[in-house]
Amino acid sequence: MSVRTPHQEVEGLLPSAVPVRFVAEDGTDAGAPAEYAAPEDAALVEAYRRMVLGRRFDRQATALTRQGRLAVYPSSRGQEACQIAGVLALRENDWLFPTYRDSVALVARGMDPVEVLTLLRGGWHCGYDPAATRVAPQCTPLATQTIHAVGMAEALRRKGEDGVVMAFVGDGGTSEGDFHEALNYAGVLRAPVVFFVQNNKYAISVPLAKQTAAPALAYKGVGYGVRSEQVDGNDLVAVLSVLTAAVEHARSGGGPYLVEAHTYRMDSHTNADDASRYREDEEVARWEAADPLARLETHLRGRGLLSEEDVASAREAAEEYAARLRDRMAADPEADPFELFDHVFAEPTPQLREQRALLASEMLPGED
Ligand SMILES: Cc1ncc(C[n+]2csc(CCOP(=O)(O)OP(=O)(O)O)c2C)c(N)n1
Repeated sequence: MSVRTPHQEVEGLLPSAVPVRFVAEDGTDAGAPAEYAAPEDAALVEAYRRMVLGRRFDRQATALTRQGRLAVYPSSRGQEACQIAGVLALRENDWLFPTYRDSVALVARGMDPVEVLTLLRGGWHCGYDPAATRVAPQCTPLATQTIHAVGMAEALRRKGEDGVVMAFVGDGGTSEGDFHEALNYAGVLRAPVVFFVQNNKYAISVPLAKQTAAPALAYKGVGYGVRSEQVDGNDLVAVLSVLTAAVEHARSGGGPYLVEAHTYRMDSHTNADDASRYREDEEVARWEAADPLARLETHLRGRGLLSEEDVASAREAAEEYAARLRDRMAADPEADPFELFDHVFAEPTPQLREQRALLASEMLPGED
């Protein structure tokens, strides 16, 4: 009798040898890969509109840091194909676990941009209701969200819901112990979770080559029994196709998935960083030529799916959206400094009570 060893099952878990691609950098057809279905034309046009909006939102958020309206902003420019495809691959009852980098994904999911920017504006809470939106707070401690995502996915499964959880994580995040624990736990539980790595080549100033010796980050799933894939992260069509397949695999009980998207962070890590200190201009220019938005636009125009008027109307809608955002962010938020002491402990500690009283004596003299 022949015994089936785990080694014989490796093949079904392995990513493609080269990243999956549908559209070449110049917008022409790259020859659809046989294993993946092309997304519907209407979904691509909708993705284009959301990319135009997302990029304009990103530019506005960066401007708001210069105007002192936002404390910090980690830009998504260059990563819109990833973030918008990630959102479009999910249904409303699916959960998203984003990082600080993924504001464009949240906006693309239809969330209020002012709520999305609350944390980066210096608020003490995430600005939106995670339970109502099914979007976890944007996570700053690297890769911790991947563990929470597995827990949520397992909870949905145990409750008999057919929801899927997608956890976004950066290339740097894949070096964290939490990422590996999450993959291991997801593999064992066969939890309906998709780990989506946006490999933008840098973790602040640390380049990928100093981050890992793995042939591709997608291979990190195989050792945990997690089916894996790698995709051209600047090709919206490819990312949407692969993530849709990964989500449906997880939804239908097939277990977790790891997808690595090869992309690039076009701007500095945040407005507080200067990427020209550790990146060559030539490298940035090379990726500028692979811009995901220009690629999708050329592709859709070439296929007759997008007219001059469609492009103009998408841009106009984005301008209006940005102007509204700027106006709403111009008003100072109402902040009650005493809320700082709420929600820390069920019963405030003596130290917190003391600090609260001190603040009160300074802010409201004569009232205590
Ligand atoms: C546990 C932890 N360690 C260190 C940091 C500091 N830190 C913030 S962002 C960052 C780089 C993360 O890079 P990557 O995961 O590739 O995501 P990207 O910012 O490129 O989207 C680091 C080291 C942190 N936030 N959390």
